[in-house]
Amino acid sequence: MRLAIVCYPTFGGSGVVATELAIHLAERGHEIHVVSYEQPVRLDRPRPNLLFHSVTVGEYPLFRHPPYTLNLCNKLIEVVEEHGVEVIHSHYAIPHAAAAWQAREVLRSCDRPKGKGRYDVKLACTLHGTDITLVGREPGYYEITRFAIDRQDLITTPSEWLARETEEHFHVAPGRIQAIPNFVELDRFMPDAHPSWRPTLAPEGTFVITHVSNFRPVKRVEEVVRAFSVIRKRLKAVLVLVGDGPDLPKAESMARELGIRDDLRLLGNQRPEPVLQASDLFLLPSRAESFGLAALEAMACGVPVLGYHAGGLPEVVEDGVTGILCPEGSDICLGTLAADLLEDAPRLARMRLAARARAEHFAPSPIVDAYEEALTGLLR
Ligand code: GMT
Repeated sequence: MRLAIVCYPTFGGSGVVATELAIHLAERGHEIHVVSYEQPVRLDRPRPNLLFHSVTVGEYPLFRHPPYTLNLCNKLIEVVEEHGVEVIHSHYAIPHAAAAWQAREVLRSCDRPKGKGRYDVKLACTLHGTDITLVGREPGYYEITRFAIDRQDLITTPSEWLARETEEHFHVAPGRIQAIPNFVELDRFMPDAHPSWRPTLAPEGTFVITHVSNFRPVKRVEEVVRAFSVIRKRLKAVLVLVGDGPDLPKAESMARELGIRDDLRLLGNQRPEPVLQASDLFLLPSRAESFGLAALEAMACGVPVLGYHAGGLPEVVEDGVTGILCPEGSDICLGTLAADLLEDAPRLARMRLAARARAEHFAPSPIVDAYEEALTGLLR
């Protein structure tokens, strides 16, 4: 199959999933064209059948907001024409699904200029989360997003929960969406009995609590800091924050107010593996996480996850087995549950093993099989 994968190139989960999928499909012999405005961070293993195409945004004094969607659409047309791409797979609906639909309309049209062929490219879109739960529902995006999703030949979501949300809010017929979970590279995200980062992060006898995110409001970083302050009252611990985003300064100022700023380690955007391997607990108290790839990566490193029974997280984290999920809206304190767990060494050790075992259910091979089957199925 000749496949174009359109994605964001950033550290965010949708870009990571898209890039890893591109690599796996290329390893299986498919010809993959990754299209984005920058080379994705995880696209670091060159292969002859895995090409990156950069979308350049046209600057013009008249444009207060350069129309990226048009540049993307144009790039997709070029890539399909030059490489005979058969399927365009968009990751995150906005604006990728709409740009892909526009490109297909152009490529299909009867009145193409002389010398330009007609192509009937298939469209697939993996919805990832806030494209459905937040941004896509804004009036400024809703209609075109709903339309573009409807025009796809294949729609996938990483959780059953997100599939139901999409059906309900975007009026997609039940049964049209295929839930294909995210996967984790188990040989990269794995427990390490002697994590090299541990001494740098915390002195001996100090627990390491971690949160990795893009620090947007949906992540509820204030909950992370509040829970940590409760842990800190009972135990020696540090809170390691990996990633960057609008609410990071809020975390820092809250920690200052609570008198725990010295226990905060802000590491910015970087590969999370060495931090997770050095961690005792992972906090992810999001309001609605469609899947929680960061939680899965933590579990793969043998780190239990604490959060809320919300969104698709319960499809990843087993409450009481691989972590703890508080009922949403309850006044049970996440920090108290975390401190109780840290003080119960045998229970913590059991959860660590169970977390890794659960993560092994999300090994790449069968999940890439599901994508491969669904995408090649479009060509039959
Ligand atoms: O939807 C977002 O906020 C962005 C997206 C991303 O690009 O990081 O995150 C979503 O996609 C990930 C990969 O499928 C999921 O693991 C995250 O749970 C999901 N985020 C939310 O639903 C908040």
